Amino acid sequence: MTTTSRSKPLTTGGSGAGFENNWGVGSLFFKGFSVKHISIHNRPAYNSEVWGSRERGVHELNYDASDARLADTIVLWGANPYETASVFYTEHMLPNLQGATLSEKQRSLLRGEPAEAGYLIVVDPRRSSSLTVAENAASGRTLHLQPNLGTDYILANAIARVIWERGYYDSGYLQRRTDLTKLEEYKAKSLKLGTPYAEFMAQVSTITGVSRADIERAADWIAKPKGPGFPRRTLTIYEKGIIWNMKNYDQVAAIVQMNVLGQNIGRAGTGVGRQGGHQEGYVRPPSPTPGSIFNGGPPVNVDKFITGGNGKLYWVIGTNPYLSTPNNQFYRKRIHERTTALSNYLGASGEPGTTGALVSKILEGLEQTNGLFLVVQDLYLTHTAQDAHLVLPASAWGEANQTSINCNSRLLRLYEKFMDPPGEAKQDWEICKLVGLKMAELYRAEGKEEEARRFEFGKNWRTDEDVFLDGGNSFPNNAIPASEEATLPAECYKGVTYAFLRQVGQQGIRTPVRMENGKPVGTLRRYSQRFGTQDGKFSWYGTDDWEGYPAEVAKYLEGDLAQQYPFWMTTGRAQTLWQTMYNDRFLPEKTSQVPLPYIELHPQDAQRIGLKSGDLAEVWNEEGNGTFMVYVTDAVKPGLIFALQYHDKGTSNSMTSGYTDAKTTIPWYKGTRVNLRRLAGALPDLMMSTSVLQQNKFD
Ligand SMILES: Nc1nc2c(c(=O)[nH]1)N[C@H]1C(S)=C(S)[C@@H](COP(=O)(O)OP(=O)(O)OC[C@H]3O[C@@H](n4cnc5c(=O)[nH]c(N)nc54)[C@H](O)[C@@H]3O)O[C@H]1N2
Ligand SMILES: Nc1nc2c(c(=O)[nH]1)N[C@H]1C(S)=C(S)[C@@H](COP(=O)(O)OP(=O)(O)OC[C@H]3O[C@@H](n4cnc5c(=O)[nH]c(N)nc54)[C@H](O)[C@@H]3O)O[C@H]1N2
Ligand SMILES: [Mo]
Repeated sequence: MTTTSRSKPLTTGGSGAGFENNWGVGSLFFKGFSVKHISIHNRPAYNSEVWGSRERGVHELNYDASDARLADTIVLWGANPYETASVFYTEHMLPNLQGATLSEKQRSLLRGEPAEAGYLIVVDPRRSSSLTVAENAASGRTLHLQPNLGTDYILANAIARVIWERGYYDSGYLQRRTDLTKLEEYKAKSLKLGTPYAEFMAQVSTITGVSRADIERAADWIAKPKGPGFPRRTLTIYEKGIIWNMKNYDQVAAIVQMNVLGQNIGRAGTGVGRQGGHQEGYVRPPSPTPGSIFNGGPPVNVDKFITGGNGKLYWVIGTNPYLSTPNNQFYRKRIHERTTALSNYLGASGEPGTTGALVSKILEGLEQTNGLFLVVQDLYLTHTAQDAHLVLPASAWGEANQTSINCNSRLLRLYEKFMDPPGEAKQDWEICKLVGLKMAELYRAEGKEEEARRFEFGKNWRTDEDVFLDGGNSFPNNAIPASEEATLPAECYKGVTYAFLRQVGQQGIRTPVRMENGKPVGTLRRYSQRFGTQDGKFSWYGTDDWEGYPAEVAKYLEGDLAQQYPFWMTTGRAQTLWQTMYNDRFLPEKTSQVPLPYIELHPQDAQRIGLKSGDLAEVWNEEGNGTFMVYVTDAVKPGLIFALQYHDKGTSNSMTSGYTDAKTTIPWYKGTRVNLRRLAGALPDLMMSTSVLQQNKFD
């Protein structure tokens, strides 16, 4: 029996895998298999998206949605909530920008504290809809910074430098709440206090493309006190424009540190955290995988491991990496080759008649060839599943009870079952339980009692709630005072039951949950009194200097390739489409609105190449190629295209590189170089005469 599996299981899942399924999947892979070669659904390794924040003592979900109503300034840094967290934007941010939350501010803030309609800073290479909507609603109170791709951390450090130079910080706060020894490193490496201000700002403007005046204005809006005793209240929301950036660790750290320097965390109307735009439900047994480079890592890049010919069993759960993982064309081709090698071996002679004989034959095939056995566990037959040897039908939310938290308030709620799953589909926890029990049986037959017991994690799970409670018990003691909330994992829900969640309904309860006199109590916002470090003090970090681009992208900026690939490409989402379109592709109102993956192209570039809106273009570079519909718009700058991340009919990831941050193994989905050319014909006749699916063709 082999227990070496390589897998890519769901975690948050775009569709929102809850606590139950994460605990089920985590139990199989960590308690049972104890696997190191594992990655999270949206990236090639098992890591945090935000170690740069967590290792400072700040979990990324620390604010409350109401803080967006109370903030003096909201900063959207690589986050586009109008499209990707629409309710958060329209119900909480927009009213603030329009001045509609003034009375709420007056009620909630300090006595005598000045309050006015909110300001908005958008840091995005694009004029995103979150910016343009606000430009109309809050005329004169918006600021747009458009950094060159990959340079955001330099920009965040520069804003922090202005905060320092202008004395917008509180020394008492820094002393009480932060580690002053490490602050020296931050001052030297990130703020570069050794370089004269004017010289520093000139360097920063050259690197980032953002003017000194705009950087200084941003610093005023972020941290200039409103009056004596009234520090400004700024809420900084970041998401995939920062997380999927070059140098993930330093990017995230720089933004968090900029906020903490201005004391913009742990108070009403402040915070620095992920935007999300989906539900999360992380509860898992301890994993055998390492942390960032500062904690035994970085973790293995599983995509590279598998495409490099390693591993024998690849188990994909609740993700469709044939669209969503970086350097995709290469990845698909290698996996297709390896799964086909095994299929060909199995097909060379007649199918064995029994499961035992089939398993022997598969093991033989894996020995004799460079084959890969692919398991896909999903609701649908995805692009990835087309190469699978075994498909495990999973059931969805609504087909069982599920719990999860939202990202903007850590609001834990119960989503109750309203229909049965189709056919023999089961919840992921149940599939994992059954696999575990079978493994236990096989080990026991070989007399391996200890191994058998490891796989019996689910033997007492009968209902969704059994799994929820089992996961909940893994959290540490939470009968602690509010002042110690920072010591709890963000998701801690120990003591919460389905009955309690039914009682609180849509109001939910905010994690981390503490127990007070036997009753669960939520946490409105985090880090008011201490940070999540051993000594409770914020742990500063000195970011790297600007070192230019990594080899995978730098090659496009030199010599012949610089001429051949004249465009920067970034990627992201559209409001209309949900993730890989696993549901949307069945909805005509979606597929007719966005029939193909698309790019946004500046009018000057469009004119030069002879493209207009609705045309089709091929976008390519040395990594791969794809067919995209063209939208001509000044949302992008000349020389930059924005590509929809992916679509049922293709993926921008065919062009993204295999680069990952050396500190975290997080990919750079949002930056590479490409070229494009017009494809003859417009959409209707092209669809009749040409396959526009070349990205997904494997034969
Ligand atoms: N409608 C809809 N909503 C969703 C989803 C969906 O598929 N559809 N997906 C959900 C999921 S799983 C997630 S993770 C979130 C993601 O939510 P977001 O992070 O808001 O979504 P993106 O569009 O990927 O990226 C945000 C912005 O980053 C900008 N950006 C690109 N490169 C850079 C850069 O170098 N620097 C900066 N500062 N910005 C950059 C893009 O122009 C884009 O406007 O959305 C969630 N919500
Ligand atoms: N270029 C580029 N690429 C990106 C990004 C980007 O910004 N730019 N963003 C990245 C991000 S943030 C994300 S989240 C990923 C998303 O990438 P994926 O995770 O691959 O996309 P999803 O559509 O969320 O995949 C969910 C899959 O799980 C299935 N599913 C839904 N519910 C369940 C369930 O309960 N159980 C099981 N077993 N299956 C279920 C769905 O049918 C679907 O096939 O893409 C990443 N890739
Ligand atoms: Mo995501």
